Amino acid sequence: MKRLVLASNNPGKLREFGEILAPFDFELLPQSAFDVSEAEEPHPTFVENALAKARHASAATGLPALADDSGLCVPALGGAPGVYSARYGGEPKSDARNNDKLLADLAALGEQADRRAHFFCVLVLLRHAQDPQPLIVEGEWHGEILHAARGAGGFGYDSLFLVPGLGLSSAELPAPQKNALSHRGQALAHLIDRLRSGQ
Ligand code: ITT
Repeated sequence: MKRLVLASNNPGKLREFGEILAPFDFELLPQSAFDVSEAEEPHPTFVENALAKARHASAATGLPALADDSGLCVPALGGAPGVYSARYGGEPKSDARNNDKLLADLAALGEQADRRAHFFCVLVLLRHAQDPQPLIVEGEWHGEILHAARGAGGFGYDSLFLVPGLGLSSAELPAPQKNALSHRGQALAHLIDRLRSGQ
């Protein structure tokens, strides 16, 4: 279980996995190292898409696989962008277009719009492609959507996500601070606990 393929092509996610898991004894291999094709993500739930990505990478490589399906959910937008977060602004994927669309959609709701939002992350670890007992953990991070982008760190929607209590966007946080608070950091902490307790 020490050698793991990371079933993601998102450079922001890959960097954060590397940072958070650095102290632990894993050999993390990005799926690009094996030329794994992009998995279909046709499902309406994060967990189903994460399972699909992990199974696809494990089947292609013969290794245990860890997948992350994540996104930003804005209740005032009916939960959007949700599972469509990566492609909210259309094809091909573009963080800049996604952020523009998010700001436009909230602006269309008027000045009194409820700008609360949360990031959600589900991680799925499959020991092998047919593993009937995947390890599944989650993390959630609550904040608000700013009116304009701030900060240059992170990726995705980070420059629009105001972190409560800190007065900073998640793109303004030093990487270790984002990783300590974030949906992905929380999910990975649960994963480490589960692996340590042998569950
Ligand atoms: P892989 O499927 O290859 O992992 P992806 O980017 O397509 O990459 P998802 O389908 O899980 O992955 O989409 C996640 C999107 O949610 C991501 O592209 C960002 O737009 C957003 N997102 C997730 N975590 C984020 C974070 O920590 N900060 C900012 N945006 C995030």
